[in-house]
Amino acid sequence: MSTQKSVLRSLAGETLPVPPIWIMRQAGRYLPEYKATRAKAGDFLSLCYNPNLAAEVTIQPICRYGFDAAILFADILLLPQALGADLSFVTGEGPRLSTITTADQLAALKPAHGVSDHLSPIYETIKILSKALPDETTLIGFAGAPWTVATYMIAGQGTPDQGPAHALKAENRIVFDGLIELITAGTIVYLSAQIDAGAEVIKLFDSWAGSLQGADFQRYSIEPMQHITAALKAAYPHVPIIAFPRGAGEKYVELHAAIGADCIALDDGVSAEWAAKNVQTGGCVQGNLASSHMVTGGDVLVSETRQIVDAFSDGPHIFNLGHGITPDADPENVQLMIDTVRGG
Ligand code: 1CP
Repeated sequence: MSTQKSVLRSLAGETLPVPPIWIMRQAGRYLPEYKATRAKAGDFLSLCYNPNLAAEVTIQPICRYGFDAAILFADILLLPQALGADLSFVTGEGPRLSTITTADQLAALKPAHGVSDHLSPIYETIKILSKALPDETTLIGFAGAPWTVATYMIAGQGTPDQGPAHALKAENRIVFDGLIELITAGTIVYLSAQIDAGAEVIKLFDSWAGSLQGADFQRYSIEPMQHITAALKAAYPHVPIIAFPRGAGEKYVELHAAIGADCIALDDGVSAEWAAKNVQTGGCVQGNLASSHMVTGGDVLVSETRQIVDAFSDGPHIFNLGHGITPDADPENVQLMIDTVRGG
């Protein structure tokens, strides 16, 4: 029965003796088998849109490590592409998109209900995974939260301070709000179809939430995620939602209720002891070992891992990193972390 899956049990609020574990970017360039499949696909986007190969790389870390959850292999920037933005990935540099900064450019994008034509290979990947994953493994679908997706659509690339998005917000609130609304509506269509295809849990990545201050954090990080969560819960009340407002700091407090999410994912900018007292009281938390330990390893990895497991041991917890694992990580350090969490 699916309710026996450890990740779903934690998300339902159960405190388990050993927390379930998966890591962000678990299918990625630190794994030689990922690099081999990616080379077969040609480039990153071809890998995302090839259901058989995307399913293959999703499963690779499950086979190697036995993680308790698999996260769909795709990217948060496929939605902008489905809305009509040009997208490419420059090796070693990251994504490049056509920019949206004017009312005409916003109006030229496709309507939200049209995104699924473009994204149907992603739903195909999920269908393959639903059949292929081990019975105990939970399949997580995902999307970027509207603010984070908007920062890429406005700047046309990743930015250290999300300056272009903050500038558009200050200079043309009508276009900025229109873009947030379009992304929000498109994300609801996209995630609903992921659930229809077999995603058991949904995660919203607000990777740049930390650059929103004061009322902006409420309006552009919390409210769009709350809107998406409410729409999904109305149609799929049984599907748990994990929200990751990265960099929220002290604003992590009371976010379960504010967003309506089943789980709040924590980055490593907050201590596990603080988060146990101030965030886990609201429900399940996920996190939050610094991903640098996957590069450096050793006794410090073991002690930090134990400290996080101990700090969260009185409530529902899913063990994860505070952000994605990096390409320079040592796959053996991942095994050491898993063995430590599982009591080895
Ligand atoms: O060359 C490669 O192989 C590309 C590296 C890579 C990978 C493995 C990118 C480019 N995306 C992905 C996969 C990916 N991205 C997943 C798959 C599932 C997994 O976790 O295993 C997920 C969930 C994402 C989500 C994602 N993409 C986020 C949110 C999470 C986060 O890391 O903060 C963001 C911000 C992106 C954009 C993106 N995609 C890729 C890069 C290098 C970036 C960051 C660009 C930048 O800001 O400079």
